[in-house]
Amino acid sequence: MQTLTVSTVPFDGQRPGTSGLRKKVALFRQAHYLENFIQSIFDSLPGFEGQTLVVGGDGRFYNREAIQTILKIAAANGVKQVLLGRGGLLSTPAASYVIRKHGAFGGIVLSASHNPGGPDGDFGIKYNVSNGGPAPEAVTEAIYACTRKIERYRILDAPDVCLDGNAALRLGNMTIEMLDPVSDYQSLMETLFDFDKIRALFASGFSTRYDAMSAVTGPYAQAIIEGALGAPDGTVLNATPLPDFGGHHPDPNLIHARSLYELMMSEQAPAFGAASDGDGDRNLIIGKGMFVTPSDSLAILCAHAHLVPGYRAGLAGIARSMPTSRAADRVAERLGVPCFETPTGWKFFGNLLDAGMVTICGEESAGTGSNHIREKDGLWAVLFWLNLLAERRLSVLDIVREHWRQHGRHFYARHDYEEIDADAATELITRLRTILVGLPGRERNGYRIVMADDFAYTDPIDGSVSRHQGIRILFQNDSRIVFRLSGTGTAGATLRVYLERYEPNPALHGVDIHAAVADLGKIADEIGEVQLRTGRSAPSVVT
Ligand code: VG1
Ligand code: CO
Repeated sequence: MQTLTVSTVPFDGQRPGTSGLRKKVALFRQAHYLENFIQSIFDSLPGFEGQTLVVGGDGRFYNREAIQTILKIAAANGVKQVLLGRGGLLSTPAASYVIRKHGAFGGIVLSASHNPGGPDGDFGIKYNVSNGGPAPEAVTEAIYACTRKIERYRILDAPDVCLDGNAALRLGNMTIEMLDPVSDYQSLMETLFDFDKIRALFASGFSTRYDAMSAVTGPYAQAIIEGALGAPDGTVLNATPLPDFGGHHPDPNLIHARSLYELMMSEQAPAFGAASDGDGDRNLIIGKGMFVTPSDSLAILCAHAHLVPGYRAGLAGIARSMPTSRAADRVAERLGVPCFETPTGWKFFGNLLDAGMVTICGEESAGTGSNHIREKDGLWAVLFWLNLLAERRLSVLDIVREHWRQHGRHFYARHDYEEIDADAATELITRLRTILVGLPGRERNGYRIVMADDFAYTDPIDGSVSRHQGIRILFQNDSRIVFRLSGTGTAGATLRVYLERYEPNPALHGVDIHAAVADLGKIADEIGEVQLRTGRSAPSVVT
């Protein structure tokens, strides 16, 4: 087989965002677009020759075609071995674990996560490093620099390989080992959670619905929840991964997982409902009559970690992304462990986890995970909840209310203004930066601003500094507003406005979330000139 060197020219806009390079499928399908990016990964990485690479994706449209190209470029660049999820499938958390378990040099994970799929939808590529986590900024910036000056890529001139068999394959000098996408991951879960106890919970008639949203976690949830844990068949909904996710957004929030939400709020609700996103790293947790905000879920898991085998020894620390509510900070305080505040995106947790400084991490966007891998992990969060429910034998509602009683309640909502004009969005944030210094002391409706800044993070391990990570406005009553722009969208810009209000008094915990943060929403609009600058009278999505 011959290695071809193909001339190419750079494409604009191949800078990875919060979680890899995410673009419309049509853009990825242009000649040389994917090839340029993959070659740039190899060009920017010293020492991958002769090494092992993990490859897999969330099964979305273009997954299989992209994998064929990636395999041929990997072979032409001297990769020795690829560990490939059979059928081209690996959830993001499973890919992270496979990289770690097999000591791979890194991994290429194909996913646009919760973004819609199909020919008109989105596609994405993430590069993960040898600890199993998303490449840190220094690496993604080096890849980006290579995409700016690329002149050629190398690719093996070979027929496509079969992605669905079991036997190892050869492509030039490279071998391709086929992995069962589920089995390594399942064995890891068995070491962390008390499967016997959860099995007993299901055997006692405990009812659950898990919506895999026609995305990658269907086979995982069927094998683990219905198989190993003995939940009845039919517990896992939308269990077959589809290239277009059945036409839905595989985003486990109250908008896109609406039918699950409605079921959970109805008379016929099972005791526990959950869902995960396109690539399996996010989770949605809803008890009968009780939606658990991701920020609360993080705090509750941390507070109950000692009940779960994998975490019985206690937590070294907790980390949350900056916009995530500070409910986890209160648990950390009570446990006497540190709580770190990082920029948005899982890549910022990697060093803390590697250094053993934190055990559990989370984001308000429905991502929770721990030191078991270096990605967030949707099914892990669901199993954690099942384990704690099996231990406590209380309803989700009771557990959440108990948590609020003990720690106070952080009312929390995120307002997204999607696909707004990119220039207007940038100007909105730039303006906020310039008025920050004058904000402290301003007061409206009893909300007095005590601090306002543009969040910057210094990594405590490698000292790297990430600036401009979001505008934080803190009020005297412990409320908070955060403004930032999304780094995962593929059309225009998305402004996220995060509202948080702390209420210590249990008598006031029953208020509706959106009513509780309505005043803050008005203040955010006023300070940020949101309506004026976005031309929108209301957010497109409220979660
Ligand atoms: C969003 C979330 C962020 C998450 C990222 C990737 O980023 O806010 O918390 O880490 O998506 O998640 P942004 O920049 O759009 O706010 V996933 O599950 O889409 O890989
Ligand atoms: Co995801």
